[in-house]
Amino acid sequence: MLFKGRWRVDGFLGLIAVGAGLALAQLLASLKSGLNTPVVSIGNRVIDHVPASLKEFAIRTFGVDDKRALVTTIYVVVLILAILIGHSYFSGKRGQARAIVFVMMALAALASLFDAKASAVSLVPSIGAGGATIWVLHLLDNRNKKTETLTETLNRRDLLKTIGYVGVGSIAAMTVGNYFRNHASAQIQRLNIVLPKALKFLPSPPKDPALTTPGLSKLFTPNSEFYRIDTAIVVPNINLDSWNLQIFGMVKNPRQYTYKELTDRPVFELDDTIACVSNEVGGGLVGNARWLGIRLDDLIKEADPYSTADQVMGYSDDGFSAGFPLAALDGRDAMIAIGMNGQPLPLDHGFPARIIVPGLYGYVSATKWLTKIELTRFDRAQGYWVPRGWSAQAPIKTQSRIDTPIDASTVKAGKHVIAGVAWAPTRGISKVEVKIGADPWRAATLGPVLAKTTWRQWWIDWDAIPDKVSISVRATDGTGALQSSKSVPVAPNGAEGWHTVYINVAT
Ligand SMILES: Nc1nc2c(c(=O)[nH]1)N[C@H]1C(S)=C(S)[C@@H](COP(=O)(O)O)O[C@H]1N2
Ligand SMILES: [Mo]
Repeated sequence: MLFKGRWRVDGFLGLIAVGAGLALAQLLASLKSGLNTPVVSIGNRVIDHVPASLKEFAIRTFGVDDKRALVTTIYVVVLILAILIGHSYFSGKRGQARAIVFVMMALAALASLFDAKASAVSLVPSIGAGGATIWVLHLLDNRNKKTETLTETLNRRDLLKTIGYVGVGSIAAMTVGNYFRNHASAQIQRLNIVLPKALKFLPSPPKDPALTTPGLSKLFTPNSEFYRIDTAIVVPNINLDSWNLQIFGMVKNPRQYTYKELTDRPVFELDDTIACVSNEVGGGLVGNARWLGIRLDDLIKEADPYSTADQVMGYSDDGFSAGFPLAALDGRDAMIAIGMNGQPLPLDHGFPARIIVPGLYGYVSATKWLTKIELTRFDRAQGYWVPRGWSAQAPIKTQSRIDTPIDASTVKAGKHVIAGVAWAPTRGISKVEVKIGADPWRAATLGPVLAKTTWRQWWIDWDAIPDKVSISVRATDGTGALQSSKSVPVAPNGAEGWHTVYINVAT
């Protein structure tokens, strides 16, 4: 046993006190938009300060669960501190216990001042948490002290009663807090949206080869399966009635659009594959969707940028930013997306609006929960990830991936299909080749072309004979350039190298 006797009881009482503090903070944070719980504020500062190498490690290790891993780590630290607080307090070292609570509270309060939309009110959840923790420690202590004057059973009954009250109060505070935080309002507004009709519909998609090739990625990635990468520990809960999009900065006509004004404009459809710069060779941080949106170049033209502006910077409701060259609006179908695969933009993917620029990695372009677009210059402003070690400009590199068979798997000897996807937005894919063991490279069959901005599925037959065999893939883009073979890490501007899987063929 890790804890014995008094340590166990005192540690438990410490947990009750700190838990009550965090529960109150949850309630307080739900009272006003922009407020965060102490754990989220601390997590935000950790995310803000991770160097590229650590971010890369976190995504490599935890993938799209990187933020859950961070929050869990913070909770484990808080748990240990809570046990320590309980032990100190109830073994008579009250000053020491209060000092630990105070330091935790001060750190969280300081962290909250750097949150997006921070003001003096941002301090309220952490101060509430610290205050409630100290108060509950005191309550539990009063009950404990009666040992001298009352019978042991009565004392215990009293203590249990206090724990019960505090527990019920904490659960109530958490429940109410969660109810208001759970994007309930944004989700309800989202479900009531009727998306505008595109002036020109894209043709309905061809039959998906993935239907007949088990393991192959679907032509369109369903929203529920789409990768999610962002810095938001809590997804912004945006109210459509107060949301608007501002276009400002180095422009002659600063503009502002409500959701209705924006969506009353002509909308169009775009098939586009978006990818994360942190996607490893063979990784899953890439997806293809049919986006619905408003032309970004039209909006920018109406704002009329000064000729000295060279960067378009999108800002998110939660403080994230991403900038790309104004010159990238070269007629490609960049948009403010409001729809994804036939549905209003999901909350996780940026509701109510995000930027999509075909051919650019997400971190330099695809701002979710978009609220502002600034025309600026590269020598004046940097997007969120740039000072953290990632390149200021980042076009998507040509990549290809083997979906099936899966690396390190065992397959039976005989006939198989090797299949996967290859992408090079906006250049398109002209050829995919596969190399099995020592055989020469063979051209794979290519799936339907939706657009040069989307991935292409590919597949090739394979008559497997019992052996250990490596299978590699490489793509050629629409300009005739072969995907680079040299292995390059994801930082600072995207991985390079050919995806290889190692398969064991059994008899
Ligand atoms: N507000 C906001 N937008 C963001 C990010 C973010 O952290 N915050 N991350 C970007 C990155 S790095 C990527 S790869 C894409 C991912 O979009 P998705 O989560 O919809 O797949 O969103 C981009 N937009
Ligand atoms: Mo990304």
